[in-house]
Amino acid sequence: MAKTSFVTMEETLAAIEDYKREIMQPLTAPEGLSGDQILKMYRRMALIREFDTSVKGLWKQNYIYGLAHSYVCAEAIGVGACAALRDSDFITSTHRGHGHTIAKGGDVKKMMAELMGKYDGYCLGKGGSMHIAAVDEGMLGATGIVGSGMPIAVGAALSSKVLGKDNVVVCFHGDGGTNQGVWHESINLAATWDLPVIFLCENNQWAISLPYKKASKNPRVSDRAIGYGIPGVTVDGFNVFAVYNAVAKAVERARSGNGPTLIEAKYYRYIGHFVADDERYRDMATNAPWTAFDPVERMCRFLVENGGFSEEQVQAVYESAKQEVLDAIEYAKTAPEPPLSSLYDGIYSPEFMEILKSRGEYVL
Ligand SMILES: Cc1ncc(C[n+]2csc(CCOP(=O)(O)OP(=O)(O)O)c2C)c(N)n1
Ligand SMILES: [Mg+2]
Repeated sequence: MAKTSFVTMEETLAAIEDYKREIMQPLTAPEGLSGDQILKMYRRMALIREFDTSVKGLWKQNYIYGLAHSYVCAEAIGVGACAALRDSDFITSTHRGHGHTIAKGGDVKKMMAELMGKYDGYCLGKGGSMHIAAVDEGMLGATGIVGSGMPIAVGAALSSKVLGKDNVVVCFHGDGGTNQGVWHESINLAATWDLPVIFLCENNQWAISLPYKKASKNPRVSDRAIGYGIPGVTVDGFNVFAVYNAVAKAVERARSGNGPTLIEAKYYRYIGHFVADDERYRDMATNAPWTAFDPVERMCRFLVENGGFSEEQVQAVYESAKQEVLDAIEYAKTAPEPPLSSLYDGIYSPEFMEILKSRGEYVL
C-alpha cells in the first residue's frame, strides 16, 4: 500500500528552519546547577534512552505485555523539568510515562518488572507501561486516555493549596491533548484559583498520524495562555537546560502562590508513536533531518565541549546507565509472577475489601 505522507521533505526542511530560527537555544548551564548535578541530569537522560530503546526489543520478544510508547528524543523535557522540582513535588504523566517516571527518580528495576507484569513492579504488575504510577516518587500516574492527566494535576495542586503545603505539580501532556475539552477546563480552573501547577505541553508535532498543524490553526500552543490570563512560553524541547530554566521560573511562581504557567516544549517525534508503529502515515526519510537535534547527543557534546568533562568521563556515565538498565532487565525477567492471592491488591481500599468479604463477594 502506498504511504500517505502528511508531511513532505520540503515541509520538513522548512519546519527545521523555523525551529532553528524561532525555538532552538544553545545549551548553556543554568546558574546554580553544579557540575555534579548536570552530570546526574545527563545520567537520567541516558537511563531513559537505554530503558526505552530496550523496551522495543523486549516487547518484540513477548516479555512486555500490552503496548509501550517510547520517550526517546523527549529526554530533555522530563529530565529538565524534574531537575527543577523537589522530591516532595508531584508530576502527572501521559501514555509516554517511562521517561517521566525515570526523570522523577523512578527505579528502573521496579519499572522493568512492572512492564513485564511482575509482582515486584511499581503497581504489582497491574499497571504495565501505560498505567505505571510511582506515588512514593511523586509520580501520580501515566494514563492511556489523552488529556486525562490534566484534572489529576489540578486536583493534586488544589490539595496542596487546601492543606497549606508548598508542593507544586508538573502536568506533562502532548500536543494532541491540547484539543481535549478537559485541557481547557483544567487550565481555566487552575488559573482562576491560582493553583500551583505547571502545564507542560510536549509538542512533538504529531498525535499518532495527525500533524499538529492540521489539528490547530495556531501552531503555537503557548499563545493559548493569554486566554486564561496566565504566562505562556515556548522553549526548545531538545534542550534540557532551556526546559529546566522555564520550569524553574514557573515553579517559583507557583510555589509563591501566583498560579499556573503554560510551557510548550517543542521537539519532534522522529521515532514511531509506539512499539508497533510502522509509520505508514509519513515518509520515514523525513525523520532523519530531525535527528541532528538529538537531546542526549547535544547534552553529551555540551559536557565535553563546554561542561569541563572529558570524553571518557561522559562515556563512563553513559555506560553505567546502560549497565543499570541491563541489570534491571535481568532482574525483571527472573522476578516472581503475581500470586493469585494478590488479585484484589491495590484495587479496593482495605475497608471496602472487608465489606466484600462480609458479603461473600471476595472469591479468593
Ligand atoms: C481520549 C483519547 N482519544 C484518543 C486516544 C488514542 N490516542 C492514543 S495516543 C494519541 C495521540 C496523542 O498525541 P499527543 O497528545 O500529541 O501525545 P504524543 O503521543 O504525541 O506524545 C491518541 C489520539 C486516546 N488514547 N484517548
Ligand atoms: Mg504529540
